[in-house]
Amino acid sequence: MKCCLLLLLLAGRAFASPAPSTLSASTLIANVAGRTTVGLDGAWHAIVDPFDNGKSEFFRDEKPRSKGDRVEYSFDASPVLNVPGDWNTQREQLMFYEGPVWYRREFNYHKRVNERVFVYFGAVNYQAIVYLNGEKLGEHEGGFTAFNFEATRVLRDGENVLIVEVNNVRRADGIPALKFDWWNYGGITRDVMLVEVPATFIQDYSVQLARGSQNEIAGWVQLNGAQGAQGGQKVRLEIPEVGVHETVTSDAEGRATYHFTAKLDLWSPAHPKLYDVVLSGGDDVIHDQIGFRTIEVQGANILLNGKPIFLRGISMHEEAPFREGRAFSPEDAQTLLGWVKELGCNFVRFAHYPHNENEIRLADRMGLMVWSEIPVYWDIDWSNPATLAGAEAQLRDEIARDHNRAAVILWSVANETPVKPERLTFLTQLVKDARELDSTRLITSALNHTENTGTDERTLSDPLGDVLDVVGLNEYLGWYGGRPEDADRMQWKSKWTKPLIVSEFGGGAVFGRHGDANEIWTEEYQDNLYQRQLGMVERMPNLAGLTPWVLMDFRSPLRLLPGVQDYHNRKGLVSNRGQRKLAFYTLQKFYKRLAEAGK
Ligand code: GCB
Repeated sequence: MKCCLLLLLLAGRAFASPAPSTLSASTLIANVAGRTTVGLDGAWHAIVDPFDNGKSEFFRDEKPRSKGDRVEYSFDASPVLNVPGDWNTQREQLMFYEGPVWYRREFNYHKRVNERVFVYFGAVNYQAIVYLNGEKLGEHEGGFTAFNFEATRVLRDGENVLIVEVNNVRRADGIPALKFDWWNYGGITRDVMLVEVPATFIQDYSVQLARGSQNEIAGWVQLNGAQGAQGGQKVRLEIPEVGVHETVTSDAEGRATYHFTAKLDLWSPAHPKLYDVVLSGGDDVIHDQIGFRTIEVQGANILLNGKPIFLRGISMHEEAPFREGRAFSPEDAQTLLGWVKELGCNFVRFAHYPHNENEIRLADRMGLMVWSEIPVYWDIDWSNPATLAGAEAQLRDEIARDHNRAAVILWSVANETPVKPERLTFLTQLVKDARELDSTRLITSALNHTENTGTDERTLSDPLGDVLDVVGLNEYLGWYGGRPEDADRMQWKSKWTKPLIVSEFGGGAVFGRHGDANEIWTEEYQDNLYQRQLGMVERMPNLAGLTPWVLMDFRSPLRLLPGVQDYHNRKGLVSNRGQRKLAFYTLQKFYKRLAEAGK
């Protein structure tokens, strides 16, 4: 009996307290758009290497030295792939390819004294191993977070060769793991550049309102430089428009903290005011455009700048409009967020991974509040410490890139994860990390575990809700079970008095396919489903917003039905050619009514 009790206690302990955090500081250089950079985008020679044959040699980029010399690969003779860009949509044979591809880019560089240079990647899916001039600079995992490696020592004055082994093979211990409902686009999918900085430079900074305050700016500046050189440095923070000129001094770790008051015009969807913020220290000067707003929870309300706000949103993937593939450009962002605005949204859910910086910065300028997420999606290897460390790193680097964007109000730690103890331990740790990394934003997750608590009554009770600020609910009544009409009777309950966002509902429709409301895959079916869902969500307790699924049709390997899906998830309100389906107008009308009612 005693022994059983002990075992029980031990088993309980294994899941009760979160695993120790493995979080180290991010090395990401913030705001590369505001720095001196040399672009490395364009055509890169690429070797498709399905058996990973090049592991021990391709990084050397050898060439035959004599007529008889045998070298069984050649970057020079291999065709090019565009960077940024996924490989799947650049070459027909690569549409379904999952495996290693070696990329090479040669460039000329003129070195300067007292200058440090970093190679910066906006994103590479999934694993990247980076070599410069035959030397390994580092490796990175995670398909949607930015990363950089210092190249100063290895960089040559003159010709340089940058080689990246990219591997998008899905892994049971990866994030996401083996199964997910979007295309596993491989490649160097976002911009690549050299970032030039002085010997001691401003790596990152937080310039945000202190939690709960509308006129106190509290934050820090992190210097990066030789040991000793970064301590005792004067750092200036200026917001000229409101007369802020603050000087602070860095500590031995290169960190300078500050706290001051300023009279600010606050950022909001109606008035997305951004200030020019100038940071300078040593030889480094950096400009950023930053908005100031508060975001809090009071009971079941979300308060923006102290006032309740209803989040009229939509979910979207980072999928390119009009052409297939991963979106990356400012033009892509303009088109996608243009549709979001046209719907009447003040909010957008960037599913299911951190989107590119163009999009976030455009949301800042357009006045769209953002839900940002890491790809902890469905089932992953919850008990694996390396998987937890990987998820923590993705969360840390997502926050490192975007923590000065007023648009971002919510960090989501996961989407639709199965309820089990090891998952609760894992996600509780991520929630704790997110709070530690950023005390000014709200933490959420899209949940889908509900209980039938009566006839036509469902209760949201996922235990993860205990530690969240805002609970997300994905529900597909009328699509994955039941009929759209069931929504008319359904009553929802929540275990908590916390803001609830219906983070997904929807159904598939092929643009241009018409029939009656009972005929699946027609625009009428989808529209009927939206009308009934919108009636239902309005009756939900604690409702603070919604982000139906999804803005635009997108490629997915799970969606096989010929003539209908053809490898596309068709739940878009807009087709991937930009055609609006009937439900687009229904949601638009609904949001117009809410906006007119002051919501
Ligand atoms: C979900 C997922 C989303 C899928 C969607 C669907 O619950 O969160 O990634 O694409 O359902 O269409 O089934």
